Amino acid sequence: MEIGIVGRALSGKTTLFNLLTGNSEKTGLAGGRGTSHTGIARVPDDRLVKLAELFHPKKTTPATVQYVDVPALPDAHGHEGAMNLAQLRTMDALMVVLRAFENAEAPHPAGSIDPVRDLVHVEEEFLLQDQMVVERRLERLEKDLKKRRAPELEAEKEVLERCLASLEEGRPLRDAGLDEAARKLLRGFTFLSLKPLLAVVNLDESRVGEDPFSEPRWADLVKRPQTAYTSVCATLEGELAEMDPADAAELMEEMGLADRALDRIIHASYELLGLISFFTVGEDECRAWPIRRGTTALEAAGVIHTDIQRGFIRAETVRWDELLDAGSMAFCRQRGTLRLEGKTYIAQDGDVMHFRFNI
Ligand SMILES: Nc1nc2c(ncn2[C@@H]2O[C@H](COP(=O)(O)OP(=O)(O)OP(=O)(O)O)[C@@H](O)[C@H]2O)c(=O)[nH]1
Ligand SMILES: [Mg+2]
Repeated sequence: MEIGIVGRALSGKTTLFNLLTGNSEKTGLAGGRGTSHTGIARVPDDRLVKLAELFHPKKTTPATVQYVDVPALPDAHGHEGAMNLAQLRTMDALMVVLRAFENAEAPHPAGSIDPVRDLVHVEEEFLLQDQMVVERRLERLEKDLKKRRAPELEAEKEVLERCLASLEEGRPLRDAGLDEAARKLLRGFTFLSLKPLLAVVNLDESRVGEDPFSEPRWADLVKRPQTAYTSVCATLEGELAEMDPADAAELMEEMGLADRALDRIIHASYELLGLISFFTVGEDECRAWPIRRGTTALEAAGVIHTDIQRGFIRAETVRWDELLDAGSMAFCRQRGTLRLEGKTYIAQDGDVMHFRFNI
C-alpha cells in the first residue's frame, strides 16, 4: 500500500516526505526534480507502547505506511513541469501538499500563496486525465456494442456515463456516488480522481496552530467523501524532530499545540488507506499488523505467515485494553474476555490475536 505525495512545485513535498520517513533527499531549488523517492513511516500507536510496557519484548514493531515522493517531470524551460501521472496511477491513495508558507528564496510558481487555488489546480488535472480515459473507453464501447449487445458492456457504459457526467460537472469520481459494484468495475482504469485524497496545507511559521479550513472557500471542499484535510508547518516539525523530546513537548505547550502534525498525517494516511491494526504480543516481539477493514481472522493469519494461514485452527482474541486490564492472556481466559474465534471472524482494530495452527 503506497501513498503518493503530489503538489505544485516547491510546495514542501520533499521536506514533508523526509520528515515522515526519516530519509534525507535534497529539497528546495537544489532538489532533484524528476527523481521519485520511496520511504517508510512508522505509525505511532499508544496501544502498542502500552502492550510493550506489559510484555517487555526484545523488539517492538509498529505498523508502517509507505510514502512515495512523486515530483513533477523535469521541464526543459525551468517551469513547473507536468505531474507524473503514470506513476500517480499506481498509488493506492494520494497526499497533496498545498503551500501556505512564504519563502522568497523558493518562490511559488504562480507568484502568490493560495492553497485552495492549488488544490483546484491539481484536482483539475486529475479530472481532465480521467475524462480523457472515460471518453476514449466510451468511444470504443459504442463501437463494440454495435457489433454485439452484451450485458456486461452495457453495464460498463452505464457506469462510465455516470462518471463522465460527474467529471464534466467538475466533481471528482470520489464524489460521484459510485457504489461498491461500480467501483469494482472501474478498478482497472486507475482513475486519479477516484483515489482517496489527503490534502495537507503546509502553514507558514507565523500561522502555526491556526485552522486554515475555517475560511469559507474550503466549506464545500472539506465535505467531500474519501478526502481528509489536515495542516502542518514543515519547518516547525523539522525543528521539533531535532530537539530532545522533553524540550519539544515544552515548545509545543508554549505554542498551544495538542499533537504532532506528523502523527496526524500518518494516522490520516493509514485511515485513508482503509487500514486498521491488530496486535501480536509476547516476550520476543510486540507488533502491530496493518490489515484492511473487513479482513477475516484467516486472512489476518496470512499477513503474518502463510503457514499460519494454512494450518489455521483458531485465533485466541482479546481487545488490547482488556488484555492490559487483566495483565496476561491467562487472566483474560479466567475472566472470560478471551474469545476463541474461527476463520470467518472479522478482525477488529485493536484486537490482540494469538493464532493456533497445525501444519
Ligand atoms: N518557510 C518555510 N519554508 C518551507 C516550508 N516547507 C518547505 N519549505 C521550503 O520550501 C522549499 C521547497 O521545499 P521542497 O520540500 O523542496 O518542495 P517540493 O514540493 O519537494 O519541491 P519540488 O520537488 O521542486 O517541486 C525548500 O527550500 C524548503 O526548505 C515551511 O513550512 N516553511
Ligand atoms: Mg521535491
